[in-house]
Amino acid sequence: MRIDILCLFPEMLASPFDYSIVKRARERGLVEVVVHNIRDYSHDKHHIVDDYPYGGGPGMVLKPEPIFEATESIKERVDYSDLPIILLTPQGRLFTQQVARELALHQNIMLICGHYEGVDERVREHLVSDEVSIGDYVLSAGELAAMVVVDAVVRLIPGALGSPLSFHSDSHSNGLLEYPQYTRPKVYRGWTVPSVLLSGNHGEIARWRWQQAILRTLKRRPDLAKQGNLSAEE
Ligand code: 6GU
Repeated sequence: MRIDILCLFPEMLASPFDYSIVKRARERGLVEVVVHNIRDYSHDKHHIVDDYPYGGGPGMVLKPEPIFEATESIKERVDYSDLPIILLTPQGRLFTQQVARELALHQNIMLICGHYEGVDERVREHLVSDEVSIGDYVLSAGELAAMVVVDAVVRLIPGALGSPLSFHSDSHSNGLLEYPQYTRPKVYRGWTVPSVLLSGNHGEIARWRWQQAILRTLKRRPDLAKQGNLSAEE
């Protein structure tokens, strides 16, 4: 997979992909993350990328030309058959595990980081194929959202995780929150690990975890439990 990110502050994206699972996925050649500075595609001598909004009002708007030209230039250099161009914006559809799974199926994706008061509407109308928001709050830099999207997508690429099955029990991967986890020591400050986990009975352990995941989801995120994911037994 190749992920191209168009942004205004490429330095912000220098380190987050150098750790942990994303780093390993890059080293294994499973994903390439290429960061581009939108400013490099502005032709005036001050490399201006934003301007005042027509009609007045506060804030600045990202100009269309550098964004269109950046994507066109990248498409010329890389052979893209299928390329979702995703604008990161608080106006987008909500980024969920399901959306991450959808994006992980593509060979290439392009992320455009929004800024300031917004982006010229013609970018939305004539360039991007999707708009994504990482939650109902406002960030000042779309770069932060890009980091979140890249991380969530890359860990779903086959081979990115150490153990091929480890994401099946992750919170949200099956519509439930994850069950409680314990590691050594068996007793810490008088607090003990639930005995079922020490029993060696894999059937009982699986059942306990499944029950805990359901209880935890009902208690903490009744909105998830309501979405019709639970069977009668659950
Ligand atoms: Cl994708 N961008 C910005 N600027 N703010 C956000 C967001 C994205 N998602 C939630 N808030």
